[in-house]
Amino acid sequence: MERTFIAIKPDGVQRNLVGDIISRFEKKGFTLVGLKLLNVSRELAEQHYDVHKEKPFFKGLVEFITSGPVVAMVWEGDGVVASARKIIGVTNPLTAEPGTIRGDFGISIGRNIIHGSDAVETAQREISLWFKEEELASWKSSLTPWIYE
Ligand code: DAT
Ligand code: MG
Repeated sequence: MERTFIAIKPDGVQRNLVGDIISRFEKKGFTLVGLKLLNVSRELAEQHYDVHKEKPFFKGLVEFITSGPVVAMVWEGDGVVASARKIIGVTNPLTAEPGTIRGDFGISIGRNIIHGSDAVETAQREISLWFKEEELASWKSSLTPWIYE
């Protein structure tokens, strides 16, 4: 079963959006298999955003993601990587569609509330970076036959 890595950034936590965000993924039908609130170390932040290390916004991005607690999650389901990106919306909240998390709650690109893996391989890398195997719970929801045909 496909899995993706989702992180509610410090702005999402500070703005009390944790419940609403988790609820959107739950209501869609995806299964929560990992969840923790943590203060992100500079080392983890730099590894997570390694692909952006040459970008002008890298330093600010690392400062921001380490500035307060983050809610790290792993969600599971058919097509969850691409679907979660749609639920989240495009990178810039100002242009993100209403109905998406970024479109509903954000304005600035540097305060875009949430991270979601951009591909299945990226998801695998990010899940193993943020979670130990024993921190992930494999389980099957009793609603599965009501969600999947
Ligand atoms: P996404 O988070 O949608 O995958 P990304 O991987 O291109 O976007 O960039 C990672 C994060 O970096 C993004 O969520 C916010 C920040 N960022 C991206 N482009 C930026 C820019 N032009 N100015 C400031 N921050 C930016
Ligand atoms: Mg990205």
